[in-house]
Amino acid sequence: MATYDDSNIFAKILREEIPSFKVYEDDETFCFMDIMPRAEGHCLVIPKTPCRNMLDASPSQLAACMATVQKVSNACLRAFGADGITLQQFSEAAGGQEVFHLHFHILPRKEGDKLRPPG
Ligand code: D5M
Repeated sequence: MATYDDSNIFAKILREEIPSFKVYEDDETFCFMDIMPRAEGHCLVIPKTPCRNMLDASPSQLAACMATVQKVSNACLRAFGADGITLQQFSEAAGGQEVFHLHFHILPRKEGDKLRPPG
C-alpha cells in the first residue's frame, strides 16, 4: 500500500494553507464541513497526525476520531433536527477514497430521506 503524502488537501487544511469551515477541534482531531455536502450538516472528522486511511490508522488515532465522531454526531442531531447519522469511511481508491488523509463522513439523516449523490 502507498505511504502517506502530506501534499493532500486535508493536510493543507490542518496546516491552514487552505481555508475550511471548522466545526470542532481538540488536541488530536479536527472536524470541518464537507465542500460537496451529500446531506445537510455533512462534515468530516480527521486525525491531526499523518494517516492515509483506516487501513494504516493506529488504535489511538481511531479511538480519537471515534470520540469526536460521537460528539459531533450528537450535536448534529440537535443542530439539524436529524433523526439519525450515517457514518462513512473510504479506504484506498478501490474503496472510493479520493483524499488520502484518514477521514470519516458524518451524514445527518432524516426519516425517509435519500443521500444526495457525490459532487
Ligand atoms: O472524498 C473526499 C471528500 O472530501 C468529498 O466528500 C469532498 C471532500 N472535500 C474535498 N476537498 C475538500 C475541502 N477543501 N474542504 C472540505 N471538504 C473537501 P473521499 O471519497 O471520502 O476521499
